[in-house]
Amino acid sequence: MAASDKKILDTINNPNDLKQIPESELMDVCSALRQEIIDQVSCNPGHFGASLGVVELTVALHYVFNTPYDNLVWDVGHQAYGHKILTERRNQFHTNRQYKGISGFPNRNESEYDAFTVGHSSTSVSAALGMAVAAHLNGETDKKTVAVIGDGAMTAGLAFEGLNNAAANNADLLVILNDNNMAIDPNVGGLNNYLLDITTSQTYNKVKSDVWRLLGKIDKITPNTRRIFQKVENGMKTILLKQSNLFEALNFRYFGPVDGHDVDHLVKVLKDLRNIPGPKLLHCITKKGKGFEPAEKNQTFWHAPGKFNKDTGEIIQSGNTSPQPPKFQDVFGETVVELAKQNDKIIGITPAMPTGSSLNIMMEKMPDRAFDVGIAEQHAVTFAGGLAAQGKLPFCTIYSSFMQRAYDQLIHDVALQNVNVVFCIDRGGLVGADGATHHGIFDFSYMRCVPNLTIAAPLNEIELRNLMFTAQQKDMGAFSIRYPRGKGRIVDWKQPFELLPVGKGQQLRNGNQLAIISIGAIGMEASDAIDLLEKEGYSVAHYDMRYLKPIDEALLHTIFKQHDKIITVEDASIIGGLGTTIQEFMCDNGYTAKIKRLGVPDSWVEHGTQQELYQECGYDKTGIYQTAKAMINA
Ligand SMILES: Cc1ncc(C[n+]2csc(CCOP(=O)(O)OP(=O)(O)O)c2C)c(N)n1
Repeated sequence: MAASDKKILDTINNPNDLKQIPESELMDVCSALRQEIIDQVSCNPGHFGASLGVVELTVALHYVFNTPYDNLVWDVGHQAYGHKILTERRNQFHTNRQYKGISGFPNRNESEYDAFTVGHSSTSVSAALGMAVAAHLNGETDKKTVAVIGDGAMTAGLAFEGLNNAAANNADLLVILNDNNMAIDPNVGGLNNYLLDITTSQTYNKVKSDVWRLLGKIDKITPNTRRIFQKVENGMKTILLKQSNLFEALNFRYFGPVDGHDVDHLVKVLKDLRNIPGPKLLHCITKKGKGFEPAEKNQTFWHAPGKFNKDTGEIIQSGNTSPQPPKFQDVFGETVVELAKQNDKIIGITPAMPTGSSLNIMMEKMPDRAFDVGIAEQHAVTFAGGLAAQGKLPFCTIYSSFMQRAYDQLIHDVALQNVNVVFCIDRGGLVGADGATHHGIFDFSYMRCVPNLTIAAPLNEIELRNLMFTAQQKDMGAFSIRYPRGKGRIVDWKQPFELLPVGKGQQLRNGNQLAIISIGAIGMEASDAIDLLEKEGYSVAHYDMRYLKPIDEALLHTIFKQHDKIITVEDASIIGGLGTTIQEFMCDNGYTAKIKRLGVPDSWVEHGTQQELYQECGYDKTGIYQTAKAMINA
């Protein structure tokens, strides 16, 4: 589409401007908005297919509802680019997900149009219910609340807790189910089958039309008998509709399915629904990637594709043709298959991230032994607990920040059961452009206090393999291995397996002026910092603890006997992780030393590249170098 065809967008800075446009021109607005998303995301990468799929819904919602007075809550929020562009952020949109730029997700601190800060899935119904109840308590009877939730996000228990509670409160709430039959990977599970059934086999629609036909006949019966039949009518409606519709059974009024790409029809339906009180659900059928052919065809890849040529759909590669080190997730994905071939107890589990975690490799090669359980981290962990209770050895891969969802399950359903489960905690540390909701910085802190749990973090890809090999030995209990987002540094990573004794760290370098103690792959930044220091004639020792728990106390005694200046480095919250562990050790053993803890401070870190964020937190190589130099020279 030529730039001039986007002209209509120039007239829209916010939803009030949108409302000035005649209904007959809304399709033009949709085309222009879609093209704007394609233009922008092709050169400044981010989430893609999901926003294309809700263009019409976005336009219709802002056209009909009185945002920001009415509350519009997006679930996950990766589909809200059109919303951002229509709500006063078109001019900033080129900074999307960049350091100091706008967030890739709705964020309350960024705009009054973003009713709720999101990033993790399935929060929309509960949050919107809270808003609807608050509006009711405040006497704001004209205030409307809408939650937009995908069929993937709807698979989570949290979404159902919200629906259940909304019905109990008879809240004035509209839930829009954006059903594109996809999560990032194809959506899975019983709910998905049910939604397909409702849409395609028309079980529900048939029953619904049968009921209405029958009621039409009742209308023609004489006035005397009519009263009796009215009671029957209500009863039948209740029984037949509720029996055939999950949402009606939960006391929601169900509308749809409707074509989510017909903006004119959506506007009409939303205008009607605006005036219907109580909990109601509109089932919208959409296509992920709508309007950009490659994205419609390969929806998983185009969920978040990187830079691309907007005319051809060709992906723009980095240009570096030399052999590249693998992503940590791929080392996990390939190694779990290798180990599972040798150990028939091993089972793979992912909550809706087959591609993101690379468990898809095992799902393809060993479909009976690898499970995508839907966006259901709590269930994933308890499911692992159940498998382990029967002697299986689950390798449950979960992103660090999503693992927060499954904390009680980790404690109650795994650690307390004394069973063998390996947690492969992906995206540990600062993750970059996804920002505050996705940084995996709390796992060290929230795991360290759990009894019966081994906590490890590999320095590099080879160690990740070896830790996975170690964790699947007999009776290792609950065992967490956390690794960062992105690539390591070792190209030749497929080395023979080696046991890494539990609770043993390693000395990487000798030195006598200061010791750096690190854990995990961030140790490579520390190593780079020491290279700089050595060039200037400084002598700095480097220790990699490898296991946070049990910590290598013998090694710590050696370190503290030799050094009185210590820096700890971790890609994690400064509270409760490695630095805290070392300080507890010092306190318990009466050591005094000057210690500086480097990690994520006790404040929210937003988005940017990983390197920019490491720098902001002072633990990129320059930050470590400067801290070390200052301590040595103090
Ligand atoms: C708690 C949690 N787990 C996993 C994710 C990762 N994630 C982001 S989007 C997504 C798929 C969402 O599917 P759906 O709700 O159907 O939206 P669509 O992308 O299809 O529009 C997943 C699994 C997340 N954001 N939050």
